[in-house]
Amino acid sequence: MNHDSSKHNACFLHNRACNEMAELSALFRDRKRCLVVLHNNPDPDALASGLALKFLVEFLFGVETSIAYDGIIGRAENINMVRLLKIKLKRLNRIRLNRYDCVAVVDSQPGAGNNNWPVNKQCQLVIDHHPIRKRLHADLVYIDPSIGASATRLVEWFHAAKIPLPANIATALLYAIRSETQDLGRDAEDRDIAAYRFVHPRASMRLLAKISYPKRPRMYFKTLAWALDRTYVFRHLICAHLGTVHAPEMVAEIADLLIQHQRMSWCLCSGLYQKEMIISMRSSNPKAKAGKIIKKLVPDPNMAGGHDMFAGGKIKLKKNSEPAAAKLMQDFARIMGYDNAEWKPLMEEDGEKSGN
Ligand SMILES: [Mn+2]
Repeated sequence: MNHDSSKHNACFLHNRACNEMAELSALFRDRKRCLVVLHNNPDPDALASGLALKFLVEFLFGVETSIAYDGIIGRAENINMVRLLKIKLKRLNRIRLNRYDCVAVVDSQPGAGNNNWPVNKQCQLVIDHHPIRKRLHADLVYIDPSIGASATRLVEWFHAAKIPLPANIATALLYAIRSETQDLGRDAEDRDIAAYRFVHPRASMRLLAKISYPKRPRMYFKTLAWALDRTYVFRHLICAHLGTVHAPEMVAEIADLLIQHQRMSWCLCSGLYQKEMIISMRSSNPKAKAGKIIKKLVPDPNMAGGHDMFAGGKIKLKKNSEPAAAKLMQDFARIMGYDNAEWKPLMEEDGEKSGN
């Protein structure tokens, strides 16, 4: 991109963000209370986007706003993020929904399967970066799968509205973009980089470090050892079934770790949490369509989705999970073009040359 076109692009984005601020202003006129609904087991992108939206709505439009989620926050980084950045959260299932006259679904979409907002209930605002779902009903929909994080759009709004960006919110947004795009290396584009640069000088590096390098519970190491013992490889595919996990995010965390194997370009990781099998898929190829491929793997494609290099989904379980896990591995191999994959345990793999 040459200098002129990037300048033109920045100008276009700025104008668009200004238009969106005007639309938001109209939406929030005469509203009393706003509820921001995050996806279940919220990740840093959902948490930061929710926190930023709450501040923006309260600061600009004077509408009192609460953030709600379902599931758990189990990952040590995310627990630190909520505590250190003072993110106030409510449980969605304990909320009286009729107290709110404006609802925003953030980093997810109504009916996406990863949030507990009732599908048949109208919501007013949707902010997301996953592929747009059919039959989505909301007054305002801001969905852009080309950006790497929902947080990027929130940053653009802060920039356009020229409002102060408190250090805790800047830190949350920075951590969100960093973790969601793996330091801008995964499904990130120019807008994510620009957003990253905008929040960086306003963020607290001290808190960012505390979030990024947390102390971890013993269970973390136990799950890690257990997972490595149950990791299988076949050609460029790596697969692990974690069994019952103490925190659902552990599945994604292990998937992020396993895809770092130098000979592997696809990873599938699964785990059981409350009668559901949670699945994470990773690819090291920026052009992989993980979000589409994972839909072939689950019985209900509405229960899965994602981006090019990472995706997630779930399967509702009836009884015994072990055959389901074995079948999942074979289905994964088949989708990748191998009908009779011979999986070998990662820990018993030999003859591997290191350093290349
Ligand atoms: Mn996200």
